[in-house]
Amino acid sequence: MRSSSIEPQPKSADRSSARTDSNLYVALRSAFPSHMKQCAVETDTGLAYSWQDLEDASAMVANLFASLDLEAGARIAVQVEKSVEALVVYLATLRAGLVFLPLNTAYLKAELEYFIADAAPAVVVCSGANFGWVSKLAFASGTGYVFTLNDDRTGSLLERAAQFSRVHQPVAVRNDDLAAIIYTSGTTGRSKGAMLSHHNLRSNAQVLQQYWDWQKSDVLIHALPIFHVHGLFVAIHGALINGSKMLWMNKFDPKTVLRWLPQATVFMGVPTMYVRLLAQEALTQQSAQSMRLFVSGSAPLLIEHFKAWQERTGHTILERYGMSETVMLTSNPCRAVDGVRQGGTVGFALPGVQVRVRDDHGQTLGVGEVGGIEVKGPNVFLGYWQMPEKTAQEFTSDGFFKTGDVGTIDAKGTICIVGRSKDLIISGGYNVYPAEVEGFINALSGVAESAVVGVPDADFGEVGVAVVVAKPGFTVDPLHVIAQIKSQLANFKVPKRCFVVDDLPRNAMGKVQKNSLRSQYA
Ligand code: MCA
Ligand code: AMP
Repeated sequence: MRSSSIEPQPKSADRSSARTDSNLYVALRSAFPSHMKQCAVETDTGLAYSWQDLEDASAMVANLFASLDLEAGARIAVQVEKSVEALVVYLATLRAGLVFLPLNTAYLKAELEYFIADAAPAVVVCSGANFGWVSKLAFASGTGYVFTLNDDRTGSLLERAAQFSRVHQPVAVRNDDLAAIIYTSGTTGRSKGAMLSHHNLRSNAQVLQQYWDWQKSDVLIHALPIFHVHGLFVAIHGALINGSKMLWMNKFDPKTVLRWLPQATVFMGVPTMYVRLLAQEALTQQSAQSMRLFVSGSAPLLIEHFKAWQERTGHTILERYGMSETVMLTSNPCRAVDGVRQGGTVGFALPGVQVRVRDDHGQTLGVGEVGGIEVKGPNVFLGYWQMPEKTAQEFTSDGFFKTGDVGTIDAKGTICIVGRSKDLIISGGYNVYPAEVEGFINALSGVAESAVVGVPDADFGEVGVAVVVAKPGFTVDPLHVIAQIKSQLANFKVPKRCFVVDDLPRNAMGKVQKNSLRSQYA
């Protein structure tokens, strides 16, 4: 049953179907090599972590969490710079049967205030630099504990965890118990927490392990942020559930990726990363010789970049399609036996996942017909955190989730995304909902109304542009608008340009014609 009313389970709740091996950490841990002293993660700062280090450190943090006597289902909200220790906090949260709530480090006060009030985390982990304002917000919302964690391995979380045992038995969970809540921006400007269970994440990781033909000898270059699905689940689970080593950089840097290519076999990135790698002369067939697989996703990979990559490296990028609500739902094939990778498509529905295309009246469409993409399967989330009505609206009566993406399916089952019915801008792999940004612009003094649209960008694929109308008698300075938004919203949401106009174009119904703005400001 899909419901968004999953509340923290009282300790007395019936847990008779809970099993240790339903805990995602157990599935990941069972793939760790028998030589636990082998290197699991090597960082670009010269650190090396063994599999034993991951096991011990996550046990210690899990024991610290256990000592806090939290309710089952309690949320651990984490807004820290990427580090292996941040990964350890994720693993510890799984082991402890608690719910991981990662937050983009770009989020500022207004954004964090909303997430903390909405998710009511029992524990917040933030950087030492942000402790002052974050702890104030968190304690005011009823959070019990605020710890700090910095990317140089300092902070109160590790200091406290150091006092705990390295032995920890993963908590028994039910398949549908929550493992994580991933906030995804809302069409109305209100972010929604997608509730993902241990089963959602485990089944998706296992399917990708097979479909992408992971080998124990694989070495993954991990260059993505770890507060979203791509870096946290697809990349990390892929390596861990296979016992494969990761080469880890806290911030994407094309030169470091190139330096590492000869030691690696798998790379995952958003299209912007491929564009920036293509700009490096050192990217050649020879530099990519040891590589087995390049995966792209989170945003459309332009066919020109797909082809340029083939020409430069001799490798065909595998493009796949995912969402916070569904983890990965489709993928181009990896093995020849599963078919051929086709640029400009997102491949086939993954094994065990059903994908269909329907029109606005709920009619399933035929080969090549354009309609709304819907998905059903073990990967599909449980619902939106505390939004039962919104959850119900997003599912069809026969249990398919409406993705909001628009696409086609050909006779072989190849899926193409051709657009979106949701008003969304995807910039460098991050999602920006115009309504949220417009809300902040409209609240500025002298602004009558605004429209934010996405326009093509060579680096980020798409970037936001704001078109603003001033109130009668007021003058609005575009640079002031941008500066104001920058001080209030995460940097990737800030429109790159702002234009002040007399009127916004509207259709007969009075609705702003965003298509016309898109072509005008392209
Ligand atoms: C940074 N800026 C951006 C972005 N990133 N603006 C728009 N879109 C962005 N994505 C801002 C910076 O704050 C800065 O502004 C200016 O643009 C230049 O930044 P730059 O230094 O060039 O950026 P960067 O720090 O190198 O970051 C670029 C990046 C990063 C590495 C491509 O955006 C990134 O890691 N993207 C990956 C996102 C991701 O993991 N998405 C997966 C979501 P200023 O100069 O004013 O400060 S999961 C998902 O989508 C689904 C489930 C799926 O299918 O995977
Ligand atoms: P998120 O909010 O991070 O869950 O973003 C999910 C959205 O990213 C999807 O609904 C798609 O619109 C988009 N997306 C993910 N992968 C791809 C892809 N390979 N091509 C085009 N769009 C994609």
